[in-house]
This record gives sequence, structure tokens and C-alpha cells, in this order.
Amino acid sequence: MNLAERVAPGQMVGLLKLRVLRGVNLAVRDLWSSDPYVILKMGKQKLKTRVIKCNTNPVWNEELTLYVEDPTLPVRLEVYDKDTFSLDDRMGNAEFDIHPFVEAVKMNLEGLPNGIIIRKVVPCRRNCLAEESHVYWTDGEVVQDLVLRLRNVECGEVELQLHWISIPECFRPAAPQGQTADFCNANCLVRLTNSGILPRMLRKNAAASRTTQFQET
Ligand SMILES: [Ca+2]
Repeated sequence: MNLAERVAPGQMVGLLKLRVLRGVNLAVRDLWSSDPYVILKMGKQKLKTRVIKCNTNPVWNEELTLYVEDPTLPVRLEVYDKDTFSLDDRMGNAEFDIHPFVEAVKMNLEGLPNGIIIRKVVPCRRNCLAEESHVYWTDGEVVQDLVLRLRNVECGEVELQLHWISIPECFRPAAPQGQTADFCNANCLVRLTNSGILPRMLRKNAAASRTTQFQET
């Protein structure tokens, strides 16, 4: 069976775990340095990392989770410098497409050797990649590494890693009449969290993946 034949039909609904690893050579927005944090947006969802003070090479190594119902929506990333007495300063932005990653998640990859590369995404004018990005199979899950070159700023890159958690059909939200998909998605996350299902899924996923933790060098 080749890779193309492993693609399963049907819509993908699940949780996208974004591990925001670090920033490299970010812009200076205070006197000598910056206090950077990252905002991730998809549709109307918005998540934020913690602020790392006085560091233009910050290591966040922080996991943020988005609910994904429409994998055609891009993920937007913005970096800001936290300021106490004025508005936070912009430190650039980027966006990326999760379609190649989600297509790989749809495949039945059980039995493939560890570390095998499923897809490669090359840097081009239409994306924000600083270097070739690999979607690969490791420790029983699909992972994608991304190095994003920030736009609208003099310098800076952000490194991310993508993981996926499928949501069983029975826990997916049904859209009540008159409500938007985003309303349902937010409610689904709250329901999954409150019922203990999401924490259990995250624990199970973490135990199964044994993903190598990013280490500060
Ligand atoms: Ca600042």
C-alpha cells in the first residue's frame, strides 16, 4: 500500500496541539531587548503564551490547543512585546496552512518505521517558512516541525511543532439553530474539559507519543 492509498475519507474534526517552542533573533522593542509573547488565532479562537521578560531568543516550550473543524483555515501567529505603561508593541506576524498536516493525520500510518517523512513543505513566496518543513511519523503519531519567518518586522523566527488529537464522533458538537460554528467549537472545548474527557485524552496522547521534549541549548 503506498502513502496515497492510506488516506481515509471523511471530515477531520479534532484538536490541534501547537507546541510553541521558541523565538530566534526577535526584534528589539524596548531599550536593549523585548518581553515577547505569542498569540495564535484560528477563526475566532485566540490563544496566548506567557510573556518571557527581557529576551529576544525566548524559549516558551508551551502547548496551546485549538479546536479544528475546518482545516482549510490558516493559523495566524503574532508576536508582541509586553509593555507595562503603553500598548504592547508589534514584533511581526506569520501564518501557516495545516492542510498538509491534517492530510497526513487522515492516513493509516500504523506499522510505518519511526521517523519516516510523510510530506515536505518547501519555503516559497506564498508561505512564511524559513526552511523546509517536515510532516513525519514518530512514536505512533503524526508530527510537523515548522520554522516561521516573521513578516512586517526587521527580523525574527518562531519555531513550532504540531500534534493532533482526534475527537470521537459522540463528543462532537451539534450546531444549535442560529449558532455559529465558533460558538459550538468553544462550547465543545468547555464540555470536553469539564467532563474530564479532554484532560484524559491529552494525558493518553502524551503517554502514547513520548515525544522528545524540546531542550534549551
Ligand atoms: Ca517591553
